[in-house]
Amino acid sequence: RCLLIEVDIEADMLALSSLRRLPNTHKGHYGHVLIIGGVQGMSGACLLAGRSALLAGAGKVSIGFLDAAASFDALHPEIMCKNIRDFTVTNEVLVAGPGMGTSHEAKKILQDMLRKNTPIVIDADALNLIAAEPELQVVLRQKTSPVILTPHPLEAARLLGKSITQIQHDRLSAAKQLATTFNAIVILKGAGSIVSNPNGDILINTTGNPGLSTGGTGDVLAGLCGALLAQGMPTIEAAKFATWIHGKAADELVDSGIGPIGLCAGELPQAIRNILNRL
Ligand code: NPW
Ligand code: AMP
Ligand code: MG
Repeated sequence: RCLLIEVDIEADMLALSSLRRLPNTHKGHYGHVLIIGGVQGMSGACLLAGRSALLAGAGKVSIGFLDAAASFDALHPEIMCKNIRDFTVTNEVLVAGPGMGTSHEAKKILQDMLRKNTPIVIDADALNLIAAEPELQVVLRQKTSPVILTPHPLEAARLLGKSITQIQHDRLSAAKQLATTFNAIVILKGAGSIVSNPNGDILINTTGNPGLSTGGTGDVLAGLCGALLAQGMPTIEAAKFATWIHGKAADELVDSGIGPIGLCAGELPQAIRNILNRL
């Protein structure tokens, strides 16, 4: 089955109900997202993912940096920033990969995280590590907790041992192959992002524009996926809504004169928050 992602409030009421804020609740009900990545020079990727998770409604957000970085986020001091080695992971939703690098140390940390029985969004360098390390592929395939992979075409090419041209020539098949090979929900990014599950169901996104063709927008998507999972949305719905809302946020920014030229990834989280509060 191949469908377009058109969010319809009535038809999607059930999935969206997981985002409803009920009166007698507290932050613990809205989940804890832990972003893992950020080597020297790429801390910004984690900040973008963390801010996105925060403004998309996660009850708590932490960043576990691989290298020493600022001890807090001056724009969002709500986010808890530590070295990843100082974290004890319990029931957090993990977002691994933004600015993570592909060192041996990064591989070890990712391997530990993949072995936890928690939901995980795998992006950027975490995907590159999995592509390069058969050991990690085995751990990934064995996971029983929810997994969302968010490759762009080059990351998808690395995962499947193909070229970008081959991926882009048949994006539907590439997305399906990734989902079946890695037993995960996949968002194959790029104009008309494709969401696939291992059963071969395919969704094609209808939102987004080339304003998103700028550094850090993928990191924002990864944080958004984490926040929707943390709030209890089922995995396939979280992948679908995150993809649609991320593109819609960019469309609304362009409509208000912010972009496409010069749209910044850091401007997306507020637009995402606006959309979530209207849905
Ligand atoms: P080309 O140029 O066409 O051959 P990389 P990255 C391709 C972090 N970041 N359609 C394209 O290849 C990330 O989190 C940190 C077709 C492009 O040049 C990662 O950890 C930031 N092709 C790390 O940097 C902000 C497409 O892929 C190449 C495509 C490296 O991630 C930036 C880039 O892929 C960044 O997020 C498309 N739609 N999209 C920070 N502020 O700290 C991509 N490609 O070499 O894996 O590099 O994606 O920048
Ligand atoms: P990344 O390359 O990981 O930073 O991710 C880029 C994000 O921007 C993905 O969500 C892409 O789908 C989106 N994106 C990039 N270029 C376009 C485009 N021309 N049209 C729509 N979405 C795009
Ligand atoms: Mg990226």
